[in-house]
Amino acid sequence: MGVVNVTPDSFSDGGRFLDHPAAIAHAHTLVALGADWVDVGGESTRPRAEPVPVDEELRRVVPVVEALAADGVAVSIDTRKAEVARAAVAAGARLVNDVSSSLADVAAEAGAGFVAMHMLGDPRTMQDDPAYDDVVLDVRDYLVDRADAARAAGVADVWIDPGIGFGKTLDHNLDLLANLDVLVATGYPVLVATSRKSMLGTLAARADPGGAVPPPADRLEGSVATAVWALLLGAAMVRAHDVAATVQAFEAVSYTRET
Ligand code: PMM
Repeated sequence: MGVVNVTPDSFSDGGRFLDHPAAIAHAHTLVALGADWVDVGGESTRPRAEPVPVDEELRRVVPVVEALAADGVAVSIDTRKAEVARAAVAAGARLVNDVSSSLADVAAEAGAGFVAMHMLGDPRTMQDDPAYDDVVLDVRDYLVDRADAARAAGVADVWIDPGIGFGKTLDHNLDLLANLDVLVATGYPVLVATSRKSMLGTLAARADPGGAVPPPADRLEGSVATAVWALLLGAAMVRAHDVAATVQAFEAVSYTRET
């Protein structure tokens, strides 16, 4: 799943695809490079991001979704707002990627798929001292509850996502990645998004002689390594900014023994 953020302030690519033709062209490039889905978002969910008014979010994403869907691209809409999800599906989006896990009814009504993602609190407060009894089991139980509810509401295509970086310390994120098989064992297809995230900056700094934290666009190695890790542990899809490198890395580990 390639990322197209039509926002001025997303942590890794904010401002680059705010105008519609640039966003549409970027999405086509991601598809040409091997993305099966393009995830279009109009509101940054980075820590402490300010909410975007609904009209502005609609203005940012709907024309992009419409153009891509008309070209046959499988579009997912990354939103927490029912109005935006409805409008995007009407414009051709097939998957509602909702970091708040609250839009299952909207997805069901509109006939779209649904991604249930785990987040503790909301983006403004989620990194203020997050705590769990057992992060892996707490996240799994939450996701199964949300995914079961989405199925019961009538969504056929339901995904779960641990929400790397959404109300999690570095250790929480690492624990979730190390135990992704626990999520895979639920039977729901698992989506994982580590691409360019802050945990990768922290880990890269440990490996840097001067302890420098690379900016988001320079976190390719960690992004690709964790994407491959997720794939090998059974994730069904990864959400990535650097589609070419991610697809190449997948190809490199795609060999399966003929028996
Ligand atoms: N992360 C971001 C945005 N949307 N959606 C899902 N399903 N999972 C995620 O982890 C996720 C997401 C934040 O990253 P961005 O600012 O680069 O889009």
